[in-house]
Amino acid sequence: MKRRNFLAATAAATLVPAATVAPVAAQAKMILKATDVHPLGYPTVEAVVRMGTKLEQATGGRISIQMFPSMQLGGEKEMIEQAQLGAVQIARISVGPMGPLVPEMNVFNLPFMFRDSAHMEKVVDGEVGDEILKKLSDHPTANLIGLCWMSGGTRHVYNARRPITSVADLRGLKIRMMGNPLFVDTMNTLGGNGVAMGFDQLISAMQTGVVDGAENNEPSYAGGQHYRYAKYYSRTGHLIIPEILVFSKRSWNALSASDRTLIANMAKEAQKEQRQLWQAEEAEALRKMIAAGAIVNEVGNKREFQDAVRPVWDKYGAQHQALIARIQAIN
Ligand code: BDP
Repeated sequence: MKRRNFLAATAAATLVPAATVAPVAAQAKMILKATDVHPLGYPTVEAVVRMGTKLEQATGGRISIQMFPSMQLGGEKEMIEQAQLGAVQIARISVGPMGPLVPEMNVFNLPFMFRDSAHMEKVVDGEVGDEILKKLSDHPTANLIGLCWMSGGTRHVYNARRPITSVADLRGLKIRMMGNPLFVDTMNTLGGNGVAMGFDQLISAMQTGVVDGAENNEPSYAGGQHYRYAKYYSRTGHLIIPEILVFSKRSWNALSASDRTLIANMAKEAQKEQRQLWQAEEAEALRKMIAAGAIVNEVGNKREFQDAVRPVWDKYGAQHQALIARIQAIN
């Protein structure tokens, strides 16, 4: 069976009551499959695992979450497709690859959009965050429900060749970017060569020299031991991208109204929990990667990087001026 057909077949089976003799459908057991590129223990994964425990407690074991971590189901592109089909119910993904699907989300993907993580968190916690989650849920073809936001820190460039202190240092470096033309354009505008590929392909691409490096937050770099292939970690801080917990719309439509409310509320709690876990992990990851040999440097002049990416703002931001102004006005 082709992978896609297999996924469709398992999708249909997932929400079927486990107990065939259950007298009422409301008592049927439901196992929600969840997936994440990160390993067990990573803040996003841990928050969803805890959400599963709480769901079990709240429903006397009727609803639970089965976690497939560590890219077991592929990179984010595959995870999104599987959630769209209903082969998994919950996927924790970056907003990065969502931009081509829901245009408003690309505003969060603009380089230097947020002043810092606190600004990003304030934006997603408020009206703008709610509106964008709703845009996703209401989207006619995205087939996903936006449950809540998670924090993904600040992304910096890392590579095997040299520390990046100014824009000129990026010249000619092949840097892996997430699958979204906006990111490839960002790297190219800075003078590097942006190469789009899944997170699941990155280590082998660094090992074989297909890319010289990539860009990510400290926990992803340290957790994936990327310092083994690209030891220069330069704090460009070019992206602060929120992450998002999505639910398969196909599976969502099969839930009772009360189960939907329960899951939505638990997801909001997971958002808070993840943020606390994130703050501790970010500091710990920086310590670990330095101990493992990463060479961390600050860039000389952030402004130079910000000025260099203006063409990306012109190309991708022009149609979202009002939204951008609202985000910038949030203090
Ligand atoms: C990590 C995000 C993850 C992305 C990954 C990437 O948590 O969702 O898949 O970056 O670069 O920071 O693809």
